[in-house]
Amino acid sequence: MPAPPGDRPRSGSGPRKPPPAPPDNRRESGRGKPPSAPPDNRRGSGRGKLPPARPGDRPRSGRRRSAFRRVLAIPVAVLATCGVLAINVPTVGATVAGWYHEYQVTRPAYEARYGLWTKLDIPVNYRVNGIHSTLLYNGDVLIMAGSGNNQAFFNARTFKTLLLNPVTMQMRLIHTPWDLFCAGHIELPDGNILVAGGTARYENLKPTHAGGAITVVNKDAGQAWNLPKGTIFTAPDGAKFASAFPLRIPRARKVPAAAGRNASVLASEQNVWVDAVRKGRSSLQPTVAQYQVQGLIGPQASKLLYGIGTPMTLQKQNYQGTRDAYIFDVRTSSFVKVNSMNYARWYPTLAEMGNGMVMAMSGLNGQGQVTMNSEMFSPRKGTWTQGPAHGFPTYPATFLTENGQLFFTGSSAGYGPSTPAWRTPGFWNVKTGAFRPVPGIPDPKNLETSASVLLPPAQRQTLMVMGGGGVGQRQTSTARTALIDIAAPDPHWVRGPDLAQPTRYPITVLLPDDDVLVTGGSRYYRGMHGSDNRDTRIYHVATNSFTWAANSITGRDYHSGGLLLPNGSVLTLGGNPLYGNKQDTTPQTFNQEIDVYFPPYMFHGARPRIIAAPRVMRLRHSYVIRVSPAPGIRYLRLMRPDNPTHVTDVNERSIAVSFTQDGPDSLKVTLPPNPNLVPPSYYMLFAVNQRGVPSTAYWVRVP
Ligand SMILES: [Cu+2]
Repeated sequence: MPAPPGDRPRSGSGPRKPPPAPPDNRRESGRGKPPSAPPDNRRGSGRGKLPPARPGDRPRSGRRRSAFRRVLAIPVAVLATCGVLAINVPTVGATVAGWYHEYQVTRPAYEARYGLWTKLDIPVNYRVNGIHSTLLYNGDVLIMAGSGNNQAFFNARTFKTLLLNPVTMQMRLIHTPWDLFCAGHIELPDGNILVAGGTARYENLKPTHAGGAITVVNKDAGQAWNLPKGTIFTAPDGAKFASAFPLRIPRARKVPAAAGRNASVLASEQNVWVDAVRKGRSSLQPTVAQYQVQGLIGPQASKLLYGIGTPMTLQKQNYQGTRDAYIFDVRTSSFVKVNSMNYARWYPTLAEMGNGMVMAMSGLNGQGQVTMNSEMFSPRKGTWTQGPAHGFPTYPATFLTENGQLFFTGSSAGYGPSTPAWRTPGFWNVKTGAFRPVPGIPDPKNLETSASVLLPPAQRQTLMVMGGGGVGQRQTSTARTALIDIAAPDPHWVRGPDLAQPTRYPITVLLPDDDVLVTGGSRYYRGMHGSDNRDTRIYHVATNSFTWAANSITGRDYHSGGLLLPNGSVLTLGGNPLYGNKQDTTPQTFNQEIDVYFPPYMFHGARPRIIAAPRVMRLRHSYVIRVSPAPGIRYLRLMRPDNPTHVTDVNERSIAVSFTQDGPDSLKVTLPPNPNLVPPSYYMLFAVNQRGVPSTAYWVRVP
């Protein structure tokens, strides 16, 4: 059973209670600098020059909190989370409102400056590996793990998904019919979630059986073939190989005669992975060769259907992707199968275009190779159509530009050749396939596992890249940030303020006040050498600078993410270090804890409220919305629900909505005209006042 909201402990209680800091040291404890220090002069780096306080603690520790505050803290966190909900539950609302008042008059200045981290209480049975997550338009967070980077789960077909409401703390496990681990996912215009690809096979570092890819060729225009898993392919030397997956090969296509050309048959081809039936080196095949398909009848059959095999080796075998695609239906809380992709994908990026189509790019295919083929999903028709080919590393950060192209920032996660042709940022025209490189980003060799965001508001058309490291498991990483105005006539990269330390996998979340929360990550590949950091900073677009926020409670690296919640807080989850200790000697433990961060603006007094607005708003149309108090509103933002995985969330955006005063408590708002700026989706509408305090979100659908 889910815990009732009031039972949720704050950080500082429970198993991860930090050791108490010396009483007089509260504000300086941990790695945060004293409040008065200049922004870039933080004391203590965690590497031997710390003040007396404990490294890594949250700036606030439990001991100084009085019993009074302890009691108050719980309902306050709940109220802050509940927002509107409390109004719908009169008895709870009245009680909590009382406490909230008490809290407001006793709150320390600390939260107002640095914000506050809390930990959600997730019962053991509901803990999942937070690798993929997405905020639904009903306020739930869908947390998808699949096999969760655990081969035993994969072998047992134990695939996990958790549906969590971080306000009510209601939660339920969702039946997951395939291994969506390392798929791509995106919110469709109707609010349902498309999840495409996933894991067909785990990597095999030391195979016992030779293996490789076979292209099965069908020259028969009269017959398609269904070859079940385990179909035997025989090499010229008699060695036998079994297919790892079922395969359907369409019939060949007849090409009619035309002027100067005879009629011909265009063979169809499909690739499949095969493993040697016999163990060891005796099955190795050093060259490309033709394979016979076992079980064909008739002398001509082997000329019409055969395999062309790559060399069969005992080398490391990569993860292999699946073609499966499902839609998570928000109303029924279940996965529904849709048409499979044309290409298997593991680590693909899904990006929404201005017309609501979804572009799927990159990913490892069914043979563990990075695919250059893209394809486009039509939410209306449920079909996939071939797109242009371009070589991107896996999980490429490709952002929709206002003119309908995709801009690749160079951020990626996982796999792909390290050649500049695959890694250089640039504009990709998805209609023509033309790629226009925009080189010059500082530190171009450290882009893998960096984070990219479209800075708020989207109208600025400015992208920011933060941190990252060398390709693969290289020890290098960077604190560099870089910005680019992609609407400029001649876009060029500009260096931004550095992060506190070199960081892979930083979690970045756009906030409604046009700031960006940046938290966590690790210096080395997957947190090696105990390098997770809990740095939390807020990037201010207006001043192009970072300020410190309270250190996070939990270190998070690979397979982590963060989402803005409708009440303005931020949920963080995941973390998949390679090792469980600093010495890199004990095996990994996946971090299944979920934290919620309350940014400083939640402690800056009364929040504006959006009282009423249309639930559907169209581009270039105007609407009257009721806001209290309307005269104090500085700006309105439409924010697309976050959908992070593997440091990648290319659909995250915050769009400015222009408005004029229309009476004492109403505003006349006008949506921008460009669908490439506001792709069809559910959005959270926030009203932000002069002090930078946002309302809670009002859900709006832009068709
Ligand atoms: Cu992964």
